[in-house]
Amino acid sequence: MLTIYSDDHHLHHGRSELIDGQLMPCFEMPSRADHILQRVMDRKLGPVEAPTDFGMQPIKRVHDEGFLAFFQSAWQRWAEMNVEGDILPFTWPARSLRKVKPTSLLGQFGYYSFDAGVPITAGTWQAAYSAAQVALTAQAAIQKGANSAFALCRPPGHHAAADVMGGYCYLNNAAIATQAFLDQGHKKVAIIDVDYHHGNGTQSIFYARNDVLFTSIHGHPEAEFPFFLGYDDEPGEGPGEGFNFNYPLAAGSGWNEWSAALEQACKQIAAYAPDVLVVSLGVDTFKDDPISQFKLDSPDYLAMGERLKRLGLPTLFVMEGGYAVEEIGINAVNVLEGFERV
Ligand code: SS9
Ligand code: ZN
Repeated sequence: MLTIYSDDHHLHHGRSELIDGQLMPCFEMPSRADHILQRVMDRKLGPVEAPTDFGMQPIKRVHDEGFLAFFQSAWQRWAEMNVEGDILPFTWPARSLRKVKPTSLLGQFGYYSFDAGVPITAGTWQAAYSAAQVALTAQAAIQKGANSAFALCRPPGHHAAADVMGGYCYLNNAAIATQAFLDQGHKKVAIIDVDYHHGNGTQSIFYARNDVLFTSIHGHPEAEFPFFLGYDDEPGEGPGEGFNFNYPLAAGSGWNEWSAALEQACKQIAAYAPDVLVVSLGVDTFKDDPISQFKLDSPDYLAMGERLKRLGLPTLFVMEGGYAVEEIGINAVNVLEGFERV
């Protein structure tokens, strides 16, 4: 399987996030992608290529212009203020407040985010932009006839909506690739999000559409980030009604529970009969993940890949979460090897 990878992800290294009342080093760190790349090479998964630059146009097909302008210029505005440290948002337009767009940088950051898990550093825009190009380049390989490809994206994307960043995610790589498939002639794309966290950004981007089926298996939002989306009573709206399926699972769920949900999601995908499948590939479902509560073990990821392969669809894998850094390469590449060996 072809892997697309850019070193630009190193340009994004947030300093801290708020955990248990303390600012801690960010779990979403550059070594994550380094370990995955190392495993891809150790296992000789296939060629590793740098992304092609497709420019802003395919990103603008998914993201709001004002949001992109804010994100692209934020660090420059911050530098002009001579402040030490990353930019972190801390005030959001929740109930009782107005959804106005303030003029100040920090006000606008609150307007364009939903949590404080999105530090903007000097290189964040470039890293996120390159991650989107990684996804688009892997998408292009499938468009040209490859049966599968792996977009080794970092930072991840599935929590980012059209005009809102959050949960370590800035640009929605999977959604950008999905839209590119549609713009290049495909009629129906199915997405399965196997990250431990609900893919709220991806769901919201396609919620009112029937040309994208969104399915997600994740920690129950009653107890898990992102808390405010990802319940099982979110069917889609308008023309998109009937094209959104959430499978929230309880903390402690292992492969038995998880694979039963996977069967359900695969049934929905097969019934939809899409042209291509996009997998939002998070491996924070792993038993030793430091921020998650599922109990998948490394061999389970092989079985996950095998089941996805049996859908018989051209498949784009887009890297999302996974914070057990030592094992992230084994677990992510196991999905890809499981997919290839059927
Ligand atoms: C508090 C913990 C927030 C967000 C998890 C995002 C996972 C992305 N800073 N955790 S896959
Ligand atoms: Zn996650």
